[in-house]
Amino acid sequence: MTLDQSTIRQLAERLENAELNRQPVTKITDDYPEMDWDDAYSIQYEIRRRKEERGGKIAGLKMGLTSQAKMRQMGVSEPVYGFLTASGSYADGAEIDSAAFIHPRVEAEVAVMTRTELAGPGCNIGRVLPAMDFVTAALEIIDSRYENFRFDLKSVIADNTSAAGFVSGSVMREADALDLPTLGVVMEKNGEVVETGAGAAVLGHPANSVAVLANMLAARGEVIPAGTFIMTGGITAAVAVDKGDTINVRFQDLGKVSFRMG
Ligand code: OOG
Ligand code: MG
Repeated sequence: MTLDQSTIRQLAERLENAELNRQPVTKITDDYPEMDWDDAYSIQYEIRRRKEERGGKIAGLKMGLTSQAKMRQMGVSEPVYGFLTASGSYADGAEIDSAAFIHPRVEAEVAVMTRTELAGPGCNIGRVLPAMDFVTAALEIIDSRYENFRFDLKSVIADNTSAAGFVSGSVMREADALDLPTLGVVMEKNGEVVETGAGAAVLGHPANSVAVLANMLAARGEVIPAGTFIMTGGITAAVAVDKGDTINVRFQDLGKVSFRMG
């Protein structure tokens, strides 16, 4: 840790206000170039604490920057994790108000519900597969609180990995009924195919992303509790969504998930 508690609190407030007022800010490493990974996650946890203190509910966890497509798009090289809020949860087919965001983008993801606790260090895919209750398709809406969606890893961790909302699919399948690495995904925007991919894009296997999450949490003395909803990270690059756009994503064996930005 290089930042003191009051600076952590102040940066969390700055980032949360940017979210609540839809006013982007400059990335925080510009002001605190010496901040470390621990500081970055501490700011994220402080944002989470603020939301929970006001009665906000946590809907799950997310991994981000788990595919080459995403890392290349954002110019970073390591996965990160964040949290999902219940207030950002939308039903399949929803009309989502564009006024809730600064510059939203959508990602196609495989989501997992855990049945048993998962703990690192040393968690691996062999532990994760039997711990998966079900798998479902999901879309994440990300919305960086930084100007022009420009950040580095520490800044994006502090900003809860750009999390802003998610749409979960309505088809649930047991993990062993699916071959997640070859599961194909086709993203359409206004009826045109804009991205395609397969589950293997996510660290070789979406379940591997869950293992990495367990190992990252272990560094903070935490586990993935049983019954946690986890978004495993964008399979393809994220796609900008403007008011009036319709997004429809077809997932092999998991149906389609869609929404309209109104
Ligand atoms: C960071 C969040 C990335 C994913 O699935 O890769 C993410 C960002 O790109 O703004 O959620
Ligand atoms: Mg994501």
